Amino acid sequence: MTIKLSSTESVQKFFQEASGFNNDQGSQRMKKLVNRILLDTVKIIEDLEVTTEEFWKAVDYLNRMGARGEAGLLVAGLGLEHYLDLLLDAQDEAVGLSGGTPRTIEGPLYVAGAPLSEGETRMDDGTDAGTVMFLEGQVVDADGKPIAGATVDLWHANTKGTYSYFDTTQSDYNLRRRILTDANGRYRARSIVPSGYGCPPDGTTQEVLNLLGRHGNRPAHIHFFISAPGYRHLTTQINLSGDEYLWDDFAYATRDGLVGEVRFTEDAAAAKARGVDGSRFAEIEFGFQLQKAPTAEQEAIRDRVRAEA
Ligand code: MBD
Ligand code: FE
Repeated sequence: MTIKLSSTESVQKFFQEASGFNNDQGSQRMKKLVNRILLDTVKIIEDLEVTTEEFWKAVDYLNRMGARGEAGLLVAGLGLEHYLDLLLDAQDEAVGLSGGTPRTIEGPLYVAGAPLSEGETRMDDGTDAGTVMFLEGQVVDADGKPIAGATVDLWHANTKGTYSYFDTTQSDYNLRRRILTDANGRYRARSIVPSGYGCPPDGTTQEVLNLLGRHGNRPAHIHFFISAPGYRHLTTQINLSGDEYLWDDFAYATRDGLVGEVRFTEDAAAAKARGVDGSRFAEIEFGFQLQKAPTAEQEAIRDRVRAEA
């Protein structure tokens, strides 16, 4: 027999008390959010007949997830971070903001404060024997005019699919750079072709994915924050063509318009001319189009707690 208590006056009153409604301290916003979360939680318990064993399993899960720092990974894997993009897209559409390179999720692995250079950079520390990748492109406005002095803040994984800082075996800021676009709005980077990311197999995110019958893999990709005075901040990625997970991304970040075509060359003379040992290298050309910022606050990145090395 299913018993429903949550709609009774006494339980409603009880959770109002638990949410601080009976005092005038604290935050009104927090009280409202917590009260809704509590009432929706007990409604789930009642509607789905959640057992006490399941409840305490969930509490234990939260402890273990937090201890591993995997909350950001879980919200990506459950599609909630992608949902926020869908919501922002719909909000933009409702006010007539359109055009430019699509946004897609930041993910949990950004580190602020990467080395800054003008026009071009090398991103890898030379210790990973991956295929050399030459990545370049132009940042333009809505009319296709180059934006000089835009900040291209980019980061990607190594050939094992892991990111510096989180993977402490890599050097500081390996595969993380900021580049200011040149007078033609162009940026150029020499790096190595990244591999796709896979959730830690022993982690709490993969634990949930297994129970959902899902994998925890992302295609090879490169993350970008693009910003410039007068333009809307853009958070996006390019996901690399040819990857088996390109359209089967556990974090749902691949979008139309965000697929980067990788061209591989096998040519010893061409490699030598570009300063590459051996004969094989890869090239990706990818440009970004920014929207004009309707307000100054739209130029800035949205707040989120981020690592800083
Ligand atoms: C990543 O590299 C990533 O980009 C996302 C969204 C989630 C996990 C790892
Ligand atoms: Fe990533």
